[in-house]
Amino acid sequence: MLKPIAAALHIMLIATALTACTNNSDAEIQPARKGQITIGFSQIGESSRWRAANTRSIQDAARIQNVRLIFSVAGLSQQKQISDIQSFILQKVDVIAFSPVVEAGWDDVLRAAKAAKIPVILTDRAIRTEDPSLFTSSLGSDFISEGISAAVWTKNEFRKAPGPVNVVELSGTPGSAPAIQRRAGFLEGIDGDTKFKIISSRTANFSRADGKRVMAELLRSHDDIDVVFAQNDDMGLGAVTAIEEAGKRPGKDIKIATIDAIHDGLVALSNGKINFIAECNPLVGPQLMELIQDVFLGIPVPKRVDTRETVFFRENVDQYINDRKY
Ligand code: GYE
Repeated sequence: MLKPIAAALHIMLIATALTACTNNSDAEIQPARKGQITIGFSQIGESSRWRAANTRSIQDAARIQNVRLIFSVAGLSQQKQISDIQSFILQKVDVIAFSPVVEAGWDDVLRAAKAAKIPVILTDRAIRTEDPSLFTSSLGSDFISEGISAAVWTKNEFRKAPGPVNVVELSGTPGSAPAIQRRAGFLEGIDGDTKFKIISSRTANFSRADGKRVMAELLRSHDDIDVVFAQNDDMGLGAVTAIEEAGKRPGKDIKIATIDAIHDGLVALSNGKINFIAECNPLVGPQLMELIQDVFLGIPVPKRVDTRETVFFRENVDQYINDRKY
């Protein structure tokens, strides 16, 4: 919900836009309407359904809130994200938001934004910096909790097994916040229980194709894998295919815990091929627009805003599948 003052501004902005519409041709009013907030958003890439849903949520929320959105897509390149942010600074946008592809290496460009007095909001992924004043707020999922949930599920699933329980981890983009924090959360959740052994941890770049390829390699070198901890559904779904092609039953011979809860993941969970999914919610657009409007008005905002999410098991998944649009 918009706070009253933001709602009042919103009505004012719509009124301004409507007046502009009646006085000008569309071509004239398109670039920037008077009084309208302009934000520059740098997206990581368009590599998955999760990411596409994240993009759509931000674009839809901007349209609904009458925020002018300059949107760029970085094809998984930090260099491109940095140059997109530099271009937002040159264009004098009101607020910069971005989902940082990796954690480190943002200080210089964020210092330039700060010097230009443009507030920065991080969405989805976070950054590592010595200077927290370089961003105003960070909105996203609690990746540590997601990793903990996957570990707690694993411990519970194998509570009666004598062990050792051999785990392989398929991790996401090296250096990215979700890859680093989901692993840290998983280790925290295992809590030093020596019954659980991570016998291999390999990156599969959050990608389904890489998940399949890496899992096929792991299956050739290990015949004793009990659990796959895939840091997202796409890699887990790739692993499902690799396990089937190796003549084993995913979800039975080898258990699979993943993160995200995209539609394909929920279907695999319902079919028993994936066993557990911790949700990572990409639909951050409405929360992001609220933050942006508050920041624009000078209303203090929390440094950290978590997105709301849940966990799914085979027992509870069916009621959610039809509503999942991504
Ligand atoms: O889990 C993954 C995507 O940054 C949390 O990025 C996000 C992750 C998400 O590629 O599927």
